[in-house]
Amino acid sequence: MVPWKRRYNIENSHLVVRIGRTYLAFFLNLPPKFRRLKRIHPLIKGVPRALVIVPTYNERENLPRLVPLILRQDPELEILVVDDGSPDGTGRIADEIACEEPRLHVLHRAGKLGLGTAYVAGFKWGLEHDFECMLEMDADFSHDPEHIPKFLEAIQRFDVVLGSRYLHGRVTVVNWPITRLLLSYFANVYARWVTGVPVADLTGGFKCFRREVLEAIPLDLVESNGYAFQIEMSFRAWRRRFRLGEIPIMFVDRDIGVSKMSRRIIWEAVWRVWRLRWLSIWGKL
Ligand SMILES: Nc1nc2c(ncn2[C@@H]2O[C@H](COP(=O)(O)OP(=O)(O)OP(=O)(O)O)[C@@H](O)[C@H]2O)c(=O)[nH]1
Ligand SMILES: [Mg+2]
Repeated sequence: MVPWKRRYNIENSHLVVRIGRTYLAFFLNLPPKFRRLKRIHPLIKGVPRALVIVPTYNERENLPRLVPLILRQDPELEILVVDDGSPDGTGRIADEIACEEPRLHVLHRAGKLGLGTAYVAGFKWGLEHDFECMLEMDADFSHDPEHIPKFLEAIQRFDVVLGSRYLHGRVTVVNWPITRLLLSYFANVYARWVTGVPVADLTGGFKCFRREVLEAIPLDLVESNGYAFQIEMSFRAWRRRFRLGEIPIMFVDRDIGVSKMSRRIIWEAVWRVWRLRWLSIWGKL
């Protein structure tokens, strides 16, 4: 095998064109409508400079316990908390920890503006500060910080790494009522059917992006806010031919604090996937 082809993870490509430092690859094995030249990036060597973005709204009990657990996963990791003026004072607590811990950064927003815009603000901050990859993670301990090294390892081979609760026919969710589990499982079946993205868990919020993906996606045009946000980001990345990889994660329902899930978030996901598909058909995604 040609070593540089392995470095670019394009062993299966059928034609490679090089223009300066940019490589374009053509994949014959994709369905006809996707057979076009795709820009490719070299694999990241070693542990990338990574930022963990943690959006918070009323997570005062969780955040002080979570921060040290994240930071001890890798000495290079940094955290950005995006707090939406939490009435319980989470933002103030984050500032206090940040005074002692230079690897913690805090972004304050005026009010509850939603998860999607919190992540977009975090991505823009991370791009400005030259991070090579960015992780998304909830503050409520549903996402285990111990999984972070697996993401950092996998992002060396993929452009987007999704933490999956439904990989290989296994359901790795703990403590959810059966109704919530069924809702999540069938939301995934539905989203996969409408968008065509070939992954097991499209709605999960524990994931990692290379900066090239976030540079390629027009972040100001990302419209969704709840679960749909996760679907939209993966769909946009997949349509741009980025490599999506999945790793299994154990998802545990929150112990402390209140869920921000709502009927509005569910309905947004139901109709939004059709809008995303519509935009994609017209090449406007
Ligand atoms: N900045 C910001 N963070 C939010 C907002 N809504 C939720 N979050 C945070 O996003 C993460 C996920 O929210 P959750 O309430 O756990 O929602 P969920 O994980 O979809 O639902 P449950 O697991 O059932 O609680 C948590 O860290 C929340 O504090 C928001 O409007 N702004
Ligand atoms: Mg949660």
